[in-house]
Amino acid sequence: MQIIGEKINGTRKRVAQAIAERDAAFIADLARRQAEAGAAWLDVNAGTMPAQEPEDLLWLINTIQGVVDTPLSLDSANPAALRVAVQAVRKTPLINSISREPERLAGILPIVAAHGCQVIALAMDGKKIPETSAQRMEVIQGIIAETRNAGVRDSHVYVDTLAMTLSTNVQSAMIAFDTMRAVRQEFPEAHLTIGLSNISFGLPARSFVNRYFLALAMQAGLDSAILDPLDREIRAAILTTQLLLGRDPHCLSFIRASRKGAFDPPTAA
Ligand code: THG
Repeated sequence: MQIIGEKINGTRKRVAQAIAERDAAFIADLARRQAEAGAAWLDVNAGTMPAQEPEDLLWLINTIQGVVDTPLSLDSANPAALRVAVQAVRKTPLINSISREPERLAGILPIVAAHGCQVIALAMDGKKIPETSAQRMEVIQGIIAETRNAGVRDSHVYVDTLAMTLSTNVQSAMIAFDTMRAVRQEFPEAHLTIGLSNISFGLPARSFVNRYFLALAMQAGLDSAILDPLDREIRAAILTTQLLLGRDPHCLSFIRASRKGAFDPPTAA
């Protein structure tokens, strides 16, 4: 299970402030802690102002690379920002994301192909997210036809099946699981990912909803997720689920993590 650390996201108030004030220490700390917690990538989102985005993203990348060498997930739909960013990264990044929207594909896919990046493909067409698993598969088939055509191999594609909140559609999780299984069947080389916290928007006890959703999604084939790597309970859930799914040879990761205190009650601060 590969974790994409979500915390360096300019849509979060505190991060937006750090970007505006060029508070490198705050960003560096988020980078270091997520890397230490085992993130395979750090998602980097510079926020929602297109004119500022290339410059802010570049500052974030340089700040993060000053303290960790974890590869980055460049969370932007803006080709101009992505072009600047792919020149600045030391390790080949994950591009987050493309969809089947023709303009987005035309703007971003050439960058992915030219730099040998991995790419997250959202199961959506423009702004609307298809309701059923069959409709999402149709969109995914369309995107993978395009990535193949551009010379991007399936193993570089991370399909984000999307999880709408259960509070507006109680079938949301089941739709996501069905789509995951269908992707696994039809595109066995492709990876799967999800923005974990979407599933629980508007609900109480979100951390429970997120955690059990993650476990069930892993059984449906999920092999990466955008989440908070600093959340101990989520990390414990991942370790335990991998053990149960037979993905932890000799229970080694589970036992090692246990020795390091991963399942101990949290110590009082
Ligand atoms: N799919 C893909 N990319 C994504 C998403 C997705 N990128 C953005 C988002 N969704 C995932 N990233 C975050 C980053 C931060 C938070 C949630 C998702 C976050 N949320 C707090 C919460 O949920 O309570 C509130 C904000 C805060 O703490 O300030 O932190 O689905 N491909």
